[in-house]
Amino acid sequence: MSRHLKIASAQLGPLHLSDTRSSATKRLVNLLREAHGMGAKFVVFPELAFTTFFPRYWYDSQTEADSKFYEASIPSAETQPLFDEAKKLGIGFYIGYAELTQEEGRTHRFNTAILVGPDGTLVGKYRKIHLPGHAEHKPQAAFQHLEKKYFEVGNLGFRVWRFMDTITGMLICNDRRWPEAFRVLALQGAEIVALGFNTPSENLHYPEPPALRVHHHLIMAQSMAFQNATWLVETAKCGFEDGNRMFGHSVIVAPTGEIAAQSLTEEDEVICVNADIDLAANLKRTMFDFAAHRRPEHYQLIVERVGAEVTPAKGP
Ligand code: CDT
Repeated sequence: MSRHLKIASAQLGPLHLSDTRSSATKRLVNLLREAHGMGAKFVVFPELAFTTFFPRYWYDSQTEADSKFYEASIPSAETQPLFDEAKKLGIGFYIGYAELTQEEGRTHRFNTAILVGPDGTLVGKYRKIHLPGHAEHKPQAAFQHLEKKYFEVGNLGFRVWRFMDTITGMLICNDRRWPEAFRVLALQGAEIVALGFNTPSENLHYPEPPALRVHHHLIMAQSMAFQNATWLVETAKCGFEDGNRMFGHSVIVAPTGEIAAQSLTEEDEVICVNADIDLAANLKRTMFDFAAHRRPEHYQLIVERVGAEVTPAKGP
């Protein structure tokens, strides 16, 4: 009998500046119940799921941003109902939030995701490593993308956990554009990768049709899942947040690279798949048998060099 796990992606529509943590949590609980009704045992929520996507706003005062958008403890009194309901229903989940923490005698801020077991225990934590955007104020731009101002680069590495009879890893949003992130998880045996995202429909840096941005999102998801022989669950927060559009297209992709389910709206929406986890295990034994076929002795540049440098070969 092959291992199966019913996995849901619980997409969130817009959260505005005026929305409270309590109202966000209520919507997350409703999505959780809907996923439960579909038979889901593992639910993937978005990146920064309790507030609007605040890196689009410049705040002169970090103290003000801290009080508006960050979680000093998780769960907090306002977010606790989600954790209680998940435990009551016996559902494991992934959720993203802005983490404010005191470590080694100073304050740190991370864009964080956690994996919570069906019994309510904290199984794993990931702090986003690929932070897109900029740190400086761009007053001429239509909106900001200030992840480099509001967060430090994550310090926990790319890891996987034994989770609900699978090997599960976590990534966050922009990580999905970097094959290295997936490969490091796959080298630790990842059978499921969970990822939440907030992706503006417009490119801040140069004009690009919104449909092309979605196209990139989908081809990346399909190729990363296939080339690493893993289930991939990518969940959006989307729609018009105070007039700023982000696309939906939450997806659950099979290790074959096929899209098993995809959201249709830019609102609160649940999609669910009964995932055959052994499909990933089988591909890892055949097409993507890393031990048999990888040639890391020829991959040194991947870790030695950050930016591309033109270095043509000297001879034929
Ligand atoms: N949240 C996040 O990482 N969003 C980025 C936007 C990239 S454009 C600066 C993404 O990769 O979707």
